[in-house]
Amino acid sequence: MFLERRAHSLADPSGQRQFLIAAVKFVDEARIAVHAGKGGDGAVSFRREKYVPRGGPDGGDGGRGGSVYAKADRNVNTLIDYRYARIHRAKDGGKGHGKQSSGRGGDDVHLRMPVGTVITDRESGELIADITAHAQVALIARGGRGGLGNVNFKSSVNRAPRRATPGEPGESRELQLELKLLADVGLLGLPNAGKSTLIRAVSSARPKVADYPFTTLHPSLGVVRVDVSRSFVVADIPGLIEGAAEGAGLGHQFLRHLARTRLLLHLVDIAPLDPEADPVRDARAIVSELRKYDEGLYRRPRWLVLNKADLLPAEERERAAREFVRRLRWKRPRFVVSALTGEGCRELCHAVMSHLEGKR
Ligand SMILES: Nc1nc2c(ncn2[C@@H]2O[C@H](COP(=O)(O)OP(=O)(O)OP(=O)(O)O)[C@@H](O)[C@H]2O)c(=O)[nH]1
Ligand SMILES: [Mg+2]
Repeated sequence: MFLERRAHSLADPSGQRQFLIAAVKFVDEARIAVHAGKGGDGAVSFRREKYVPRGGPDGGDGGRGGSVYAKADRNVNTLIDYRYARIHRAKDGGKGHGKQSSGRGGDDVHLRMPVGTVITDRESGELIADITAHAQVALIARGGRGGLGNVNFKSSVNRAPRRATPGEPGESRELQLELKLLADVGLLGLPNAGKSTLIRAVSSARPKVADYPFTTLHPSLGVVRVDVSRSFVVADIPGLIEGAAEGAGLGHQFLRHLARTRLLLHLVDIAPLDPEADPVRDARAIVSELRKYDEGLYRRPRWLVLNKADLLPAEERERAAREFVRRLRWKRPRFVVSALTGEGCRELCHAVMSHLEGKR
């Protein structure tokens, strides 16, 4: 009985979560406005005591306005929340009071964002923060300082100052949030090339695999462990097609997730079922889309991974690979693998690891 209940409670939340992930659109961009709190005004007040007719000034300072912070949280995967809640305000500081008592500080606001969120000021384009590690906190709008109470203005010539200063306004900003996944290696390729299958073969990530194009709708990460102490992170992204820059397929905006990678693996189906298909031409088209998106990304180290080798007889594979590379005029590293059977994947992962460690 106990076991049953436990199994149930385990299954339920994960079932729910999967549903949520499936139902929620992956959002990797949002615009928000943040307003920090105003500082409280300083107080003008005089001491009142029974037998002291004119007590000195005792107006306290205003409290600090609340600030707005961004906080990286690995349990948050997308910026979807910020599509709905766009305005975020921290509380104002309280006014100062008599008896030299200061106003209350306004409460801060912490906005939870996915690890890898880049925050820029929409007006100036200035980079405000790039939160790259879980629990990292960045100030995105500073609360105003509280004003000074009249107790601060007492002097030998003015014993009864009626002067206090108002609290300063808090910062207000329009911000652009952009999620750029943090991965060492990015996968690139046509829909159905086998990107998600490869991630499943080499990591414990379980992205969906299916024989129709655009199975992957949002990027995900997999950790590839080559031995106990060495690992790297791969990003699985949606398939790219010719014309993506003009919006064909899923467009090319998701290529932003390759921005921080150090190596790209271009996956190609070496044995397409369609007899009309020309994988070499398709490979060129993908590379040209990559270039249209970003010249820097185009220049990044990129290896060719010829996938689905299992569909060719063993003696055919090397010949087909050589022919492909010759036609593409490819001079850089290339690998022949089968993401389905796992053939060649170990060698590929070790080569990637060595490359990332600077050995290749
Ligand atoms: N025979 C064979 N089939 C494979 C191999 N790799 C992938 N496939 C099949 O190819 C189809 C597409 O695989 P996916 O991994 O979903 O391809 P993808 O590149 O992630 O596709 P999108 O997410 O749509 O861009 C699936 O039916 C896989 O089973 C392979 O090495 N050999
Ligand atoms: Mg996929």
